[in-house]
Amino acid sequence: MTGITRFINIGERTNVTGSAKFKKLIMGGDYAAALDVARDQVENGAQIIDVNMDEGLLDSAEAMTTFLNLIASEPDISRVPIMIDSSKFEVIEAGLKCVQGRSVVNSISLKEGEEPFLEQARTIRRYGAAVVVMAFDEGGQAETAQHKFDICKRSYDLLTQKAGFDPWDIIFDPNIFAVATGIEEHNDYANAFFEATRMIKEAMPDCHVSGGLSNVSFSFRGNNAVREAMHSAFLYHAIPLGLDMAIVNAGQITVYDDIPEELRDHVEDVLFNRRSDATDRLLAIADKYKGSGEATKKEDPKWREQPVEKRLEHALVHGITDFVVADTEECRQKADKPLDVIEGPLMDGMNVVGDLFGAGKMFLPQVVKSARVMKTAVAHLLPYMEEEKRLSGDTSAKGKVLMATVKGDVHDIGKNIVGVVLQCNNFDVVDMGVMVPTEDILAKAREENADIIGLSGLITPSLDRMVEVAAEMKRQNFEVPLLIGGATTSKKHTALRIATEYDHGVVHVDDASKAVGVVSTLLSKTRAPEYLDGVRADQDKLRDGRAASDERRTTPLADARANAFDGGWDDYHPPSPQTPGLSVIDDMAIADLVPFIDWSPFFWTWEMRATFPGILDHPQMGETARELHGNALAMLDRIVAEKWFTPRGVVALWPANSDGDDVVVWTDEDRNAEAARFCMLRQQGTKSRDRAAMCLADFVAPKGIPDWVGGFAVNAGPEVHEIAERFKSDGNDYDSILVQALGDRLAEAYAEALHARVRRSLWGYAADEGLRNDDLIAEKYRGIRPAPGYPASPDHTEKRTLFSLLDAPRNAGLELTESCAMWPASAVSGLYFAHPGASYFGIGRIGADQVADYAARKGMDIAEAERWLAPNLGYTPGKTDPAAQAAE
Ligand code: B12
Repeated sequence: MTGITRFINIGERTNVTGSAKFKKLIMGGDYAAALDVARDQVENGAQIIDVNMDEGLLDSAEAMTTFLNLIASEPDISRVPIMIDSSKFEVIEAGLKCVQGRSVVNSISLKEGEEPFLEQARTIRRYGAAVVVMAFDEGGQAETAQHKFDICKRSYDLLTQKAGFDPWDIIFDPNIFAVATGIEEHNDYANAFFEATRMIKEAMPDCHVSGGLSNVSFSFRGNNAVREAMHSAFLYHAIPLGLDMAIVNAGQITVYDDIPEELRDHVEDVLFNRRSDATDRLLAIADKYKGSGEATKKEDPKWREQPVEKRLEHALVHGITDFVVADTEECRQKADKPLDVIEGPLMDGMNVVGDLFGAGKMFLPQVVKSARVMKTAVAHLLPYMEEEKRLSGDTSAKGKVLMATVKGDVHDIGKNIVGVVLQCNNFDVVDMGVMVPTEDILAKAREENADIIGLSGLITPSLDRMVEVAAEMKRQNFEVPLLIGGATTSKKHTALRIATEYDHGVVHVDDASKAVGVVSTLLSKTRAPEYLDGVRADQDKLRDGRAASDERRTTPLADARANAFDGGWDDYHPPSPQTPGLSVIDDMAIADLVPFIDWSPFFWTWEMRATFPGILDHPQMGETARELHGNALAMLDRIVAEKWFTPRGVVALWPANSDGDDVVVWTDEDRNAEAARFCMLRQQGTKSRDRAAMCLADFVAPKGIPDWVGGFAVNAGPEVHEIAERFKSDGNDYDSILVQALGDRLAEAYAEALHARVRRSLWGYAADEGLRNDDLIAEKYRGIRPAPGYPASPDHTEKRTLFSLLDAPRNAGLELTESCAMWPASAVSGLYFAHPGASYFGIGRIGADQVADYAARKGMDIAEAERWLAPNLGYTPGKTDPAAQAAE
């Protein structure tokens, strides 16, 4: 159903008050069959199951305990959260004692006043559960939108200010009541719910709204078609207003677009109370639909009536795979050879896609979807083509590009996107994956007779590997052009370091949309020489400009140190952690990470450069962005519900002190023995008088004042890569890239969620911080979590120290490659600093004096330090002697 992908279904069948069958099973003590009811719901898509044992003849607390304990030992049921539903708090408490993992209490309210409400809320909070709050106060259940809102707002203030609840753990139920009952006062009930939902979401955006859906259609018991239509229309209109979840019988909803128009109009008249005779009119037509139970199925859309070539074009442009095999087969039967289908209708369709993409009328996510359609069609033709090729020796591709991420680097997603876009344009792409050694790249290029080699890399150390590949290509007398791409690569580095190693063309490519033009030009015998001459001329200019830009004046290290950030140590007393030492995080479920996702970079991955949520309404990109976001949320739902990933993380808080520009980590609180040292760098750029020359070590107190630092390493799980590979080998590049992009987002969300936990409880210096997600993304909190490799600590080798202190391989399943990339790839690691003045900054260019000092502190030779710090050097290695400068 349109727009409900983010929506959470709460299964309602394990409720003795609502299901006669379940009640009979529980009353008869048949818990095994009762468990099947729960299992069926999960299998049918319930993402939470509501359990209610409120029956007068039952010991409800005991029944709740028995049933929840049984569920706990059924992993296929307990993978979804339990909603403990009772009007008696002792039954709720009995339930809370049994559930493992996150649960939701349904419900509490202000019915008995504030004191009991708060007492119950605090108990629930102690168990770490979320809570459903009914719009019910001392005066009764709220019926109007304003009254519903007022009760929810009052409850919110109490819960957040007096019971320690985070807003996202609060779910409001503003009462869905039956409409079309024949009683006039009830006619506005659905409207009131819609309006209350809107008001709640506007005032308290991080809270959730839920409701019991089947109530709304109570008057039409026995007429499933009308009930389904009412449920679907209700959800269709309530979800965009902010309804996040509802207790539903999944068998009682239909696809909104499938509701016959007449029925839909009459239902909506009732829901919106659009006319005074709405109930009568719905009653009048209700019988016509009775008994069908299933709405009329959607007819084939108009585009299916077009000629087959046009249908293929439509399918390619709109990314529809449903009929592509049949349509391709129809074309194949008409064509002389299977290849003609590719070169004819399929390529014509892809040309339309290419033109629209080139004109900015289609966006990358749509193009990748088109590629999926194309691949499905080609996969169908492949067996016929192989037969054809065997007979004729023909080949259809325009040229072959071999792509690889260099040794030591795990970056995949950018390379994959480029690969897909090239394939869409009929280039043959051989993708060797990640962490590929130089010799393997070159051996494969020979074996495949590649026309172009493309290298990708995410982190600085990969730049050296690229230089190595270029030099080796020269040594082995290659003549094909070399393409360079990936986050840390640049035109300048390519000109200065890589192009000088190889003579047959080294081209830096910014992004996927430029790749097609560059590759086509390089493969054209007429255009390539002129193009490469132009590239070489540009690279010469960059090299000429090098002296000016590389030889930067840097402040002498001693002066920079004299201008260090002042931690105000006389007045500031660093907080001690609540949970010092190492904690392996074993309770961070994927669902817990979802609220922490920062969506903007997700869109950047797809070359859609605008910020979320504004991008959803962007005049050009909005429609694609909404569709992409919808697909991402739908996949995220599956990732959560089907537990695709196993995120892992470890965190530690150590006694520490600064020692110059180092941070010393002590073995224990006696602070006599060093466990390790993090070596930091200091800014040496020119500063205005009042700005300090920053260094992360300045955020930690010097010896003599007890202080602490933290370290962490998290990842979304090895499955991200495995699942992406599976999608890719099925020809589904769209989902392959989508799952990788979501894996990366979840890794980053994990880092954010863990940082919040550290601030609020493990370290605990901001126990009552209650920030909303957008504030977290905007980093409006105290403390920072800089990552080795990021601008404040550009040396990736610091991860070795961090990984060994955390024992990250054992405690988080993370390994470091020789270039200090982390595997599994969707991973983040870093340090925590709690000082209120701690902030992010970039080290910028550093002088030879600091490099010599740093190398000595790290026990590295200067040349090695220069390699790891290459992008930050303010001098040309070899030209300036760091040791001599340090001695000056
Ligand atoms: C998203 C992101 C992440 C994600 C995922 C990264 C990923 N899988 O791509 C996560 C959160 C996991 C992550 C982690 C880390 N990251 Co990060 N990350 C980024 C960020 C913000 C965007 C990168 C991205 O995904 N872009 C979108 C993709 C599609 O673009 P792309 O990779 O550049 O590819 C495009 C082009 O480059 C080109 N292209 C790519 N390859 C090729 C190949 C060829 C042949 C061609 C023609 C073109 C081409 O086409 C692609 C499509 O348009 C960048 C900052 C930035 N603005 O670039 C930092 C950045 C890359 N990360 C950085 C760092 C340091 C890290 C960590 C080491 C931090 C840490 N200690 O935890 C880890 C390392 C992870 C690991 N496994 O080792 C640094 C690297 C700097 C450096 N000096 O090395 C950056 C630059 C941030 C910064 N400003 O310092 N990161």
